[in-house]
Amino acid sequence: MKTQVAIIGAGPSGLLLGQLLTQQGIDNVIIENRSADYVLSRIRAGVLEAGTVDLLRQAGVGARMDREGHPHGGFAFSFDGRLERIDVHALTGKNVMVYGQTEVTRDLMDARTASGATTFYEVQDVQPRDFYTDKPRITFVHAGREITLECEYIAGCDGYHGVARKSVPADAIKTFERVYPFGWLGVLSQTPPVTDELIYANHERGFALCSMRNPTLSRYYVQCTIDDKAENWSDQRFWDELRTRLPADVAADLVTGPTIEKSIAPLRSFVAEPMTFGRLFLVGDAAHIVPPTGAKGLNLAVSDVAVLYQILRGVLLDGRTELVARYSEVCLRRIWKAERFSWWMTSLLHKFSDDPFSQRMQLAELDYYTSSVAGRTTIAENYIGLPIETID
Ligand code: FAS
Ligand code: PHB
Repeated sequence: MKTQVAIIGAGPSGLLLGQLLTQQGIDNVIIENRSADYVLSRIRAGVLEAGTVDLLRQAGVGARMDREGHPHGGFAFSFDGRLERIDVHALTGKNVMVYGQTEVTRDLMDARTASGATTFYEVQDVQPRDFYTDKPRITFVHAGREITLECEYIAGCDGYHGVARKSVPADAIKTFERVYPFGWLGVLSQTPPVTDELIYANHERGFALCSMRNPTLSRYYVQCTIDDKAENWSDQRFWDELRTRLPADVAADLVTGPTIEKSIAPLRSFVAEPMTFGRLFLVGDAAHIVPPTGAKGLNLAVSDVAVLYQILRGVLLDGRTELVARYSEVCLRRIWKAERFSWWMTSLLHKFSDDPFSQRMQLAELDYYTSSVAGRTTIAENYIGLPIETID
């Protein structure tokens, strides 16, 4: 079997790259080790940067997002009994879009089905091979049949636990990691969100986040211990803890109900350098992970795709093979700044210890940044998303 670009992974990275390449007439095949339903069942990101919204529209998958998504012009920090809004739209001229990753993935899957491009789900034993030669290939098993997919380039869009990064020789890659000493316990509930915009809460008992998917579907998180289990948290315990961590007037408006999803996500910062290995590219979570505090994970994956798409279009349509060498350097410039913002937001909002001085430093930092135009501006320009470089 032959294609121009072989894509490992049918998450947002792989599907968006596939859609953009297909639009340009560049043949591509996606291989995914889970079922499409399983991929859609994962509850993940909720906030799209302005650049992500633009790229989804460019890819022809923005129509339902524009109908059902919710543009947000700002969000708030709550700390020390206060609620301080960051007016992102006033400070940047742009909005973020609240539209769940599940819906983005569904829209991309529908577009791929409509395009007729080839996707193999529920594959096994995926192995990228010969990517340091000009004839890379991927071997895998699908429905009991061993398949060799010959290609010109491989995009490893297979996430943090995928095979692509693990296939790179150990001496060719350097990784950087910070594992945080806590997790996020997240719930979905068919209840109206407590406020119209997101609230990121610093509280002496720990972090909390009030988010949403739509006016009748809320998404809430509370910081929990790293070894905690979702089954340790009854709905009542969760709602009581969330109320405690919010300002009283906000907590009074909280509408509770049965949770329809409850899970704990670990928090880590992770970057692999470089991101290009011969004709293999690492994309999205395969190359980097951020703590979700800055709402950057999905959006960083999208910005890698934006860069790789431009490069592959130049290489495969115009013969500009020199562009391959630009991928890693361009992506990492933006990745490290998003890692910084995500690490900073996590450091600012979570409880790391009972040390009273550290807690006062967090409150002073929040007080300074929210009471200064410069402080609010730097937060707003990072939250809306830093510029994505174009490849000339
Ligand atoms: P993904 O992990 O989404 O997709 C990789 C795909 O590759 C998966 O479908 C996987 O099944 C497949 N795959 C893996 N190994 C394979 C193999 N060997 N062969 C074939 N296929 C293989 N980001 C935010 O912005 N906000 C959030 O609130 C947020 N919450 C998150 C919660 C959790 C629990 C997790 C894990 C991540 C969260 N993220 C969040 C980050 C998340 O949204 C990612 O950034 C986003 O899914 C990245 O997309 P991909 O790079 O496509 O990776
Ligand atoms: C979410 O809605 O899941 C969400 C929103 C913003 C974040 C993290 C998660 O920073």
